[in-house]
Amino acid sequence: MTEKLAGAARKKALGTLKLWTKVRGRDAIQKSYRFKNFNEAFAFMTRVALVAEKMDHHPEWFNVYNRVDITLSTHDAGGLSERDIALAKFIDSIAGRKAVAR
Ligand code: H2B
Repeated sequence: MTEKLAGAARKKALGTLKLWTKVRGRDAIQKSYRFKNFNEAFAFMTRVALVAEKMDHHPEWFNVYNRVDITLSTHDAGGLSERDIALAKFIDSIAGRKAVAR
């Protein structure tokens, strides 16, 4: 069972992420990406999906045209865990500079 991140470890882990923001009212983080078009957005989602399935850790996400909004939280733990940090890092590593803060 994955444990919720807390205290100093949580602060440290979140400090390593860029432009991921806390979701209001729940223990989750979110980030929004913009791509050139739907093709690029969906190619990105496909790459994330394959790794998410391997990790057995899945994003909550919304896509319309070139926009992909992602929310990460560990449902089994009821909040943020190291798994979310790891998935966020992988997502950032393939997204390039397409992230848009909101
Ligand atoms: N994804 C996320 N984001 N949180 C989880 O707790 C989770 C998951 N649990 N993917 C996994 C699947 C679990 O339900 C399966 C049975 O391993």
